[in-house]
Amino acid sequence: MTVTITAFEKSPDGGKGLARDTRVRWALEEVGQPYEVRLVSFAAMKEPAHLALHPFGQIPTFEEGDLALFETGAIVFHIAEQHGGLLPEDANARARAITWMFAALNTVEPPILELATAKILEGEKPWTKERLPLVENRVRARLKQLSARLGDANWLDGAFSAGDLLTASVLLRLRSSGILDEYPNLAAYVARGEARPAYERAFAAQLVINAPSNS
Ligand code: GTB
Repeated sequence: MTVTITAFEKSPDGGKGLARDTRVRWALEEVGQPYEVRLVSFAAMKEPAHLALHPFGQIPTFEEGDLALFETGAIVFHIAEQHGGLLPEDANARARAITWMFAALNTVEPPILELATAKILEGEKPWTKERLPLVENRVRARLKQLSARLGDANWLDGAFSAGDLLTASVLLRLRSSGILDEYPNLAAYVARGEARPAYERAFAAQLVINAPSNS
């Protein structure tokens, strides 16, 4: 059955792979599932047809037959459940990998999003200069804990899993801030993720659409 995902018609990041369709593409590439992409404009995302797929009018969505999903955590989990390669067979190891999926989205990503909001949406506010260091330090506090747990391991819990895919994806958003480089083992962890052929294919696929020369 054909898998179709949605992505920005033109991502605001100009092809850096930071929009959330990249993590879904990456998961699909890891398991060898071909997919099609339907590009949507910001206006189309708020139209009834897209809202029927995604109640919050966002990307990405995932469609396969009569199944339609939204939320990258749920989509990546579904892909990992349907195909081998992203979750361990052993029940306990599988439960721990799923725990890392939740940790990536519920514990690591929120302060990173807060930083993105503070810079992009609130950058011009008079109080941002004072607030930004507080927000950055909340990111640092989370990264320090994650860095301590990762130590010198390649991945968070044994073999690469959907938990690593989501964790590396959320950390990628930090690169331009310089904060990721303050934690060399996390920077190396993200680089290991980016070096995976599946990530390279996912990145290249979104770049074809979003590269500035394509405007
Ligand atoms: N929790 C949802 C999920 O994980 O699926 C969040 C989905 C989401 O935030 N989607 C964003 C969206 O559709 C795109 S990824 N936004 C449009 C809207 O809400 O109207 C967020 C994103 C956007 C742009 C960049 N960038 O340019 O760097 C990075 C990330």
